[in-house]
Amino acid sequence: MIAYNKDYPDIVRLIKAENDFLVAGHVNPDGDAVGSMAAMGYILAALGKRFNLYNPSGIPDNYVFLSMPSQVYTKLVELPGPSPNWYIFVDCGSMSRSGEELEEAVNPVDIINIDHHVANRGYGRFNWIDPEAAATGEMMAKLAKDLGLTLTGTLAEAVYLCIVLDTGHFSFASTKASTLMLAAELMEGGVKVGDFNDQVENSWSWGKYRLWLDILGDTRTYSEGRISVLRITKELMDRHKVQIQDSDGIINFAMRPASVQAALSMRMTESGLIKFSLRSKKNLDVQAVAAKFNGGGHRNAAAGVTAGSMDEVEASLVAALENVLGDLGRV
Ligand SMILES: [Mn+2]
Repeated sequence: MIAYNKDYPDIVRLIKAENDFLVAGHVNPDGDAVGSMAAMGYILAALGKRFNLYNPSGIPDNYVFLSMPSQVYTKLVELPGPSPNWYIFVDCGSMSRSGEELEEAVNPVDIINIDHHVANRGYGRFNWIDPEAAATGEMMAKLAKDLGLTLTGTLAEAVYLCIVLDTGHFSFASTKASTLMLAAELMEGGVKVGDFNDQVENSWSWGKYRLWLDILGDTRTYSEGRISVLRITKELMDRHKVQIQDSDGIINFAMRPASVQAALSMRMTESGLIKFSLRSKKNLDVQAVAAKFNGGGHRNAAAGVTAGSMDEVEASLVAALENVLGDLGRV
């Protein structure tokens, strides 16, 4: 693991001194990516900077309730104002995660890379990568405070969205005492957690609800119930008329049975590749498994994109999981 913290003072100095920023998060953004983009925008706005937010996927329906500091552009040609001097990538484990258009357009010497993914290789000119951070949003909170801002209002809500989702409502191993102290600070800054979590969790379409019933109803198991597998098929997505991100987080339910040590979910991408997600309990390292398939992430939560049919990818990933499992959890 490489920790890139030495660039942090430069990043703080640069944000204070420079102007015209583009803030980008990963494609098909999750709560941490959406919240980090919003938080970064609020920070820049508070400092009186010109900036634009960019994400080729836009903001998914389930996060539109979050107040954004400005419009989110989905195409670089649509960006108003002067062209960016600096590109701030948030929650992007690799340059390609920002999407093809930006990956091709941007020069790495103009990138400020702020992220918490273990496999982030430091692709920017300035890199602040903290795998200990439970969410990139935690890093946004530190940055805001170091720049003299207080975590209140919409900035506090943006940070809260990041950490509540990336920690599974403060339940994953990545949750630290400092994460909970930050959450308390955000509540003091005005976040109404009951109302907020209603908007995060209790706001599904019936299509999403029925999608989850169908996917979970077809759970496959291996190795005496120690591995569970979910298939998110195009056919189900079409039948229930849902968006890709409507299946986000379903893998956590494949971890509910006590015997399950590792879970795998798969879905087909638009380019015909298989996007896989892995989860594990305790010390079982699925980041290492994902890395063998060009993926990355964290010890207990990793993901990647690989070629093959669902049957093939399922077979090879289950075999790789069985390899690291050994006798773990066998009764
Ligand atoms: Mn994240």
